[in-house]
Amino acid sequence: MRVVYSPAHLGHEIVSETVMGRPIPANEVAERAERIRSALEADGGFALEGPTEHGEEPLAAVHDPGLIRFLETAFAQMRAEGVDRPALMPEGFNVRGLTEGMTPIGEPRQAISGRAGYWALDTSTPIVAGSYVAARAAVDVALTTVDLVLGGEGAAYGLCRPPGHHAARSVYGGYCFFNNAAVAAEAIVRTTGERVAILDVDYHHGNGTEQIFWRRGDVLYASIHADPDRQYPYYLGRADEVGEGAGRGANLNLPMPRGTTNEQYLVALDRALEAIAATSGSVLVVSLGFDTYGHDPIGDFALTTDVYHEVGRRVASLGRRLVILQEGGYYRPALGANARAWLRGAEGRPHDPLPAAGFTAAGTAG
Ligand code: Q9C
Ligand code: ZN
Repeated sequence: MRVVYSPAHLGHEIVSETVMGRPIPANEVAERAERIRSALEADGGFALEGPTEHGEEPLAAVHDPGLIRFLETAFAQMRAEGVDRPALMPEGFNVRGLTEGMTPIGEPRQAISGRAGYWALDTSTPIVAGSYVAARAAVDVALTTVDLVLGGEGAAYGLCRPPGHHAARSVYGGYCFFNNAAVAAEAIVRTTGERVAILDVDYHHGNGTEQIFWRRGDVLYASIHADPDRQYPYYLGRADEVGEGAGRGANLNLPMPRGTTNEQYLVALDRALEAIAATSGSVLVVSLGFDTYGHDPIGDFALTTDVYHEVGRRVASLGRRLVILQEGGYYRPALGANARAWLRGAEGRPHDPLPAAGFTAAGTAG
């Protein structure tokens, strides 16, 4: 399988994030993508290539130009204001109640902490010097993956970092700046004129993707994720969110309980695949996350490496061409094995798990 990867993600070097006001070591770190890259290189069945530049137009088809300009200039503006922090985080937020009953406000003109809170969703998503270039490269990775598939590949994988599915049209957050999968889906719709489905198997609900296509009947969004009553992104992801207007019925949320097992997961997967099979279109975009893994530090599902091979296999059995884009997954030691298993499953190759690092399979020598 062809794999698109850009080293530009290394410039998005994050040390800490904030949880309930307290700094913790960052989860969304460069090592994640490097682990996946090494595992795919070691497998021998994946061919890595760099992205091509696609410019701003396909990005602006999905995101508010104001958000793009903010992200482009934010870190430099923080420095220009003489703020000497390693990363920009918002202070106040443009929350719903602030202007309740009033005409919505615009972006503040100056203080960078206020501008950040105008566009941000949370305090989990620091902006550093290389974040914008990395986020643009992740979009180019996604669009290059689309090019490969529209050019005839049956499936291709974009190793996007930073991830994208929490980014809405005018909002960044949840470790995401630009919605790579949404930009990819929109590009596919515009190029092919077909309907497109997005299957989101990250542990978290892709609130950004849902928002972007909420009123669209030509893009189906189906997501299996932790119930937002107990998990980020908290405010969206419920089963009764079905879309509105032309998009009514083109949004499927399958919230899952704590401790979700392989078996429960596969039942939900089959429901999502059934909904996708009921719509027309020849290309499926997959928002692929491994934070569903049993050991994930911010997840609470119980999935194993073996089931990722089966999930990949079932997704491919739809018979659609696959644009597979990386989202989350934070248990770094297993990321490589999990991505390799999923992608091998999607390609119809056998599971062939490697022995876990530091252990030797019982009954084998050495
Ligand atoms: N206790 C993705 O997986 N909140 N984003 C973290 C940790 C943000 C996850 C709180 C989680 C965002 C792409
Ligand atoms: Zn996630």
